[in-house]
Order: sequence, then structure tokens, then C-alpha cells
Amino acid sequence: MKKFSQVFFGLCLGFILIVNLAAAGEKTLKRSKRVQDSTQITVVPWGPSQETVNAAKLRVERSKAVQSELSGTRYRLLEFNYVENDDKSQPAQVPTRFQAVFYDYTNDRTLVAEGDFAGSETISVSRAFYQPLPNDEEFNEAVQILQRDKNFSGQLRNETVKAFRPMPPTTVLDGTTERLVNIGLNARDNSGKNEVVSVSLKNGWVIRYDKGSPETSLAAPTSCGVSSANQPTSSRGTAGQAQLTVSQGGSPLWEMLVIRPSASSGSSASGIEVRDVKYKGKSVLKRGHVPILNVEYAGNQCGPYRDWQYQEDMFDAPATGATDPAEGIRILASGQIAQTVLDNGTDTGNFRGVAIYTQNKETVLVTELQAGWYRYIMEWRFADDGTIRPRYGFGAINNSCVCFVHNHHAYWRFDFDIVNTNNKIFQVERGRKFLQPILTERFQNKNIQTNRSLLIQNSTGDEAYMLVPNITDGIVDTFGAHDFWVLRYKSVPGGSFVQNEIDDGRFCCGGNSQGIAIDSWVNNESVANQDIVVWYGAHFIHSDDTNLISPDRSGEILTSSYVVGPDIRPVRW
Ligand SMILES: [Cu+2]
Repeated sequence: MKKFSQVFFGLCLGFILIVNLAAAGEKTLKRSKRVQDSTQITVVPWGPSQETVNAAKLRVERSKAVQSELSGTRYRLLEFNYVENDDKSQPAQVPTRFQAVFYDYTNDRTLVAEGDFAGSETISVSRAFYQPLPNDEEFNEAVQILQRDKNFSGQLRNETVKAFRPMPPTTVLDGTTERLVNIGLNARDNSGKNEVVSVSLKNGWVIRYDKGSPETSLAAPTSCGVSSANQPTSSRGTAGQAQLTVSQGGSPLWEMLVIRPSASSGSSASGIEVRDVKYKGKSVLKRGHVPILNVEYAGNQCGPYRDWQYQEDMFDAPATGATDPAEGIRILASGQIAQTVLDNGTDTGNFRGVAIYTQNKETVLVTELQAGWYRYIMEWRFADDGTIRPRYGFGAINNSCVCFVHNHHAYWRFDFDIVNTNNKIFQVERGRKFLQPILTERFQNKNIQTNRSLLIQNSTGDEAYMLVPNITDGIVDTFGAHDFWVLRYKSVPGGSFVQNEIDDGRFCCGGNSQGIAIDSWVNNESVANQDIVVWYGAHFIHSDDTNLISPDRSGEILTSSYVVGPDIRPVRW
């Protein structure tokens, strides 16, 4: 019954969408012509190409240091990360160094090799104590093992059950060290059974659980969400960074460095990352991204989970008339828009990376991300009038957990550099005549009644931007911690992401400690005329029977237009 109503709702939604587009089409026709005449989007590739990345991978794998550890073992390269050099005295620098993360199945250990793209350094190797996330290659090998298992081969062949990526992605059973890759099984009808199993790549074993799933996961007869497309995803480190310029009448409106999710920074990456963002030639943000994303279920029926934001999922970015000027970056033809799973209710698509297009006097950057069974959309909207609207949307493919009420939390990190590095920050509230200066680091929550906002101003001038929460950004709870953190920028040369306060270093899926843990960074440092970083959290309750935010949202199909995010508006620019 559930599945039937889902399909029915999907059809209704599809129809509504078509009608809306048709109605909107007539109105926007003239305007988009005008916009087309005056707005120009240019994209220039930046940073290491995929060719350079591939050469580095090969060199590191063949290096003496790696071979002395891994020769004769069964291993796989699971992650490739760019090491960043964040020097505020100059524009963002091209990454020159990298880390390659190997998993050694023979000895069940994670090894991190570090080197430089130029190949002038000796590769160094060290042991790390975390489970890297599976890539497509590893997950597909686990599925092949399952396809050979006598309990599952028939069901998978005749499609009584369909394999999907579940949460958590890996399991290590208590008292063991063996890495197990988890596979979700979604039953087509009553002849099959929903289940989450674990597969050992080392031993070719399949592990089933009495309760039908490993710890923190769940498999019940009911499931919710759209059907999984099982299309390829981007592995961590896939190249793709570019300089974007949006011009009007020949002069630049917006300039920024755009980093696709697969190449973004942070322990768990951070979606579409923008750096050195300038509006009309003056700096607004040194960096904007979402380094922390997590989800908590009512009564902890599943999770909690810390999510990751590098694994790009396919969405619909029309190729006709589009240009692909840099790896993973597509500029759509005039009048075209991209559609994610949240817009069209389908997990299938034709593109992975960042789609860029113009809509209603905004330049839109959008991507779709996958983390286990979750599907996320991340969007940046840069308006011609200087307003920035970062947005985050939440969806899932068919599984049992998301039928339960759960609360998503997305945390943006905005490194504001309004004109200059050093800024002043004020709290703004309706009903108060004066701006309240914020002088030291703090965390606090929204006040919807007074529309509590933050104003960040150039230390030596009048220019400012105001960060204004939206009514749809949810109410914070204990797990969500806070809505705002005002921090002083940190830079430890050669330091880790945690030392540089890029993220809290927590990683999927370590039990209960998956919440945001940055309160300790609030330690009484001055933020008066300093380099200021603002974190902003938005919270979204995903539930079956409440439509708290969007009238077209359904708990069953888990779809809607974009959902949460603040507005960032220029003042006296
Ligand atoms: Cu959800």
C-alpha cells in the first residue's frame, strides 16, 4: 500500500511540476532574453586536473614507502584528498600536496600516504585509525560477493530484492577488526524481505543479523523514499575546481573560485565550496561551505549519523546547448535549469558535479550528493543585487529508517572577509534601535520574534553584509547544539582541519558522538576588528505526517523544492 501511494503521489507531483514550469515559462521568456544579452558566465579551470591526480595516484601506489607496507597484501585506494594551504595574505592557492588513503584488507588497517603533485618529495606513509568510506569499486565488489551467496543469488538475479547503499556504510563487529561493507536489500514485494547485511571482502563472507540489520541501522517491512538508481558516484578527490565570473554589461558582478564537492575541504568534505567570493570587485567571503552535516532519529531508532559531502550523485543537468568548461562543472544553456531528486522525484540523472545556470536574476550553483541512503541537494544562489542564498535540501532513497521522524542538521561555515580580512560584527534585532556589537566569541540561537540577525562590517569602512535566518531553518534541539557560532579565524601552518577549525574531525559513523562539537572553539577570543568566521546551523524535521515546511513535501516520497538556508544581503555596498 505504501509503495502504491508513493507512486501515485509521484505522478501527481510530476504533473504539478509540469504545469508550474509551463506557467512560469511564458513569464520568464522575455526576461531571460534580456538576461542572456547582458549576463555572461565564464568558467576557467583551476588546480590539478584529473590527469595530474591519476598520475599522483599511480606514483604513490608504486612508491617504495607504500610498497614496503602493502606489497603482497590485498588493498585498495579508497580516498584521495587535497592538502590545502590557507594563506589569508593572498588568494586561494592551488593545492600542491595530497593524501592517498589505502585500506589493507589482509591486515585490516588504514594507511595514509602523503606526497606532492610535483613529485619532488619522498612519499611518507602512516597508519590511521578510522574506517575510510567505501567507493563505488569497493561497494560493487561487495555486491558481487552477495550475488554469489546461495541465500541471495536467486533473489538478486530475479530482482525480488534490489541492493542499495545503506547507513552506516561499514561495520566492525565488537571484539573484531575486520572491515565489513554494508549492503541494503530492498524487497520488491512480499516475496522478498528488507534487510541490511554486511560483507567481508577479506574472507568473502556475508553476515546476517537477527534483527535484520547491523547496529545503528534498521530493516523493517515498511520502507520510505524514492527508488534507488544505483548510478555511478564520484569518488573522493575527483578533480574539479574553477574560477567563475558572472559579468553584466562587461563588468564583473560576481567572481569566485568554485570547488566541486568531490574536491572540497574538510574531514568529511563540504559540498560545493566557494572561495574568494567578490561582489562588484569587493571581497564578501574568503570561504563558504558546509563542513558538518548530521542526522538524528527520534528515540535513536537509527543513527545518529555524521554524513559526508564529496560523493556526487547524478541529477538532471540538460546537456543540449550546455558547455562543460571544467571537470565536473556544467554551464546550462540559457533558459535551462537543473533538476535534482528533490525537484523531479527521480534518483536518475545525466550529470555529476556542479551545474550553473541563471534563473530570476540569480546565478545558481547546484549539486546532488549521496551519503548512504540519503540524497542531499546543495545550492548557492548569487543574485544580481548582491544577495547570496545558500540552500540545503534533504531526501532519501527507499529504506526503513527514514519512515521514522528524524532531524537533519546542516552547518554552514562562512569565513567573512568584508572588503578586508578584519571586520566588526553586530547583532541586529527588530525593536532595538542600535546595533549590539559582538566583541568576543560566542554561540547563541535564533530569535524568530525579533528576527535576530548578524551584521558583518568592514573594519575600516561602511560596507557590510547581513546574515538573516529564514523562518524555515527550524528550531534547534540538544543534538543540534546552536544556530550561530561567532569565532575568530584560526590558521595553524600545516595544521589539521580540526586545528584550523575547519571542522570538528568527527566522522561517520561512530555511534552517539555524531553531533557537532565546536563549542570548545568559543574561548573568549576577541572578534572586534578581527578575522571573523560565522557558523550557521539549519535544522529540518523530516517526518511522515507533518508538512512543517513545504506544502508539497511528503514523508513518503521525500521530495520538495529547496528547504533550508539563510539569506546574506549586502548593506551599503
Ligand atoms: Cu530525511
